[in-house]
Amino acid sequence: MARILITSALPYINGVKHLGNLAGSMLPADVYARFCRAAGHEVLFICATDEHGTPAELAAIEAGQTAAQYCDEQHDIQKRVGAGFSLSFDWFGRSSNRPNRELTQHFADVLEDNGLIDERTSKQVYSVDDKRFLPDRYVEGTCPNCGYEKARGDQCDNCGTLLDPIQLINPYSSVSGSRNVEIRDTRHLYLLQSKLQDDVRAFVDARAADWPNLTTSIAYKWLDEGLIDRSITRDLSWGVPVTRNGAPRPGFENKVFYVWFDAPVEYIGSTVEWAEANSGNWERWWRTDKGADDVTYVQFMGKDNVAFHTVSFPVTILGSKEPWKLVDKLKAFNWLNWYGGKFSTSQKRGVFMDQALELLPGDYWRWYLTANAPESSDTAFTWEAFKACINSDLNDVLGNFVNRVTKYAAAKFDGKVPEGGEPGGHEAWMANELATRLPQLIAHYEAMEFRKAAAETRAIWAAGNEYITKAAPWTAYKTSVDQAAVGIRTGLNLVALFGIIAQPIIPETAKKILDALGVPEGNRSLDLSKTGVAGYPALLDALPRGMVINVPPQLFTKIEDTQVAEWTAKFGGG
Ligand code: B3M
Ligand code: ZN
Repeated sequence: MARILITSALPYINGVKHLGNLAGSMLPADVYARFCRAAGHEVLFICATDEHGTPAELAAIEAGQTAAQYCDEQHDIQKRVGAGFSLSFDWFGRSSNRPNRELTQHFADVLEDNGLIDERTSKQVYSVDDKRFLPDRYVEGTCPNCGYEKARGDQCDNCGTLLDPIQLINPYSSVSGSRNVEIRDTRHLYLLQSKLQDDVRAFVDARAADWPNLTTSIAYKWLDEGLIDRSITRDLSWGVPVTRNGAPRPGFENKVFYVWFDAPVEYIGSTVEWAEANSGNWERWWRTDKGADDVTYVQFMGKDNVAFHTVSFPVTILGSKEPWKLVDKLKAFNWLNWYGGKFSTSQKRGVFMDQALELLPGDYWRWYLTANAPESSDTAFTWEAFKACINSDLNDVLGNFVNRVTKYAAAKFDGKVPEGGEPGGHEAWMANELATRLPQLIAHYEAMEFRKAAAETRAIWAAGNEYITKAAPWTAYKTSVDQAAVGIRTGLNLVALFGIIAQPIIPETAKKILDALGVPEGNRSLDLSKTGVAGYPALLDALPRGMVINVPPQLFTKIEDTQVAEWTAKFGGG
């Protein structure tokens, strides 16, 4: 039994996330957490809302709320929506909570003690009418690169250039629209990342063999370009206050830490929140001097977050010179696109998590998004592919099998696991399929290859269909009840097995199946060593003969063309 710490990139607080965000971090992290638990490991699965920064402040202003009110509401909404998708976080915390505040201030203190933080003066846009500095997105203007007139202070949405707000031509405040702005001096804390270049490279080198290409290529790109010192404070009021050894830092009373400085620290902060609420021990997961040396730490995220996790956050951890747990495996995802293009709220392109749940239950989405995960390249969501995938994989291959076999057992065998007959050639074929396919399935999960895991899951379901076609218990019944009994008994055992292997990806459906069959919690393990010496044939005779079973409720309904037409009109399409 291993101890596995799993974190998903923290969804930003400004509104419910779209399906692409779900597919690229929270969902695969959950699938992996569920697999690891079912395989018998000790798992701690942590997430949280990322609540600081200018987008949160601006969204709150637009909503006519204080940032704190806005974040309270949005956190609850995201938590509820996550539960709707069965995301099994052990804790879903908040980066604005006390533990993160204290930890962030602690890291800043030790980094400064270690000579890795400097106070420097820089130039910043100041709005005379708003009486405030305008960091990042608080200022908009004309892009110096392409001439786009609504470029944001941190980036031009038109040409993608990263900007410093003072580069904007004809800048104006995005809060008041005022053009009465000037460039003023302001003091900020700089994290001297350049001093840790060699340490970060050694950290990446030590893990590169275990990381997918997508992860290492991004990490090395940043390292090869050379780490530059970066400001870790902002002229904002919503965020972690800047302190020095527990007291407000003189000259920084109206400043807070930069959101990307405190957000990754919330992985630890959220674990502290979990520990405080559950009398748990967070240090066992995070301090290598307190037992975390035998933890495997796995992070999940979209590719745009990789640099922050392979370089920036390690700078914080390594620079502290304290025994914190560092990431071991980092699984990064490409983009899930909406047809050929981006998801876009303003252009009504794409489905957001709360809307998706109004259309269909979470398991439908979980299956499609895992089977089509943007693992090795970007992938595109289309209604047509979604419909085809759900109707074939879930309805025809899994749902029909479960339905047919359990209903026949109810009709012809008193709703019991049939007792008569002994296995023959068809059962041997099926056992052989399992003997090759189940270890492959487990291997895909262990390698975090989720598309392949879904494909292998489906292949096992399909093999079961092939088996039942060959065994044809409904035909056999006419000539030999015993022969039919073997087919239905084997079929019922396959139903149980199909439920067991479905647990990581479609947990609600799996539970319906396993509950109906009366498979005890303790017998739902995905640990293959538990199949015992009797091996794969025994898996096909694992349910006690004579045991009463129930027919599960209908598992899925087919998606109709009329629904596709309706959803395309509402959410966009090809
Ligand atoms: N909140 C992701 C984003 O908004 C960001 C992840 C933080 S992980 C510490 O793009
Ligand atoms: Zn531009």
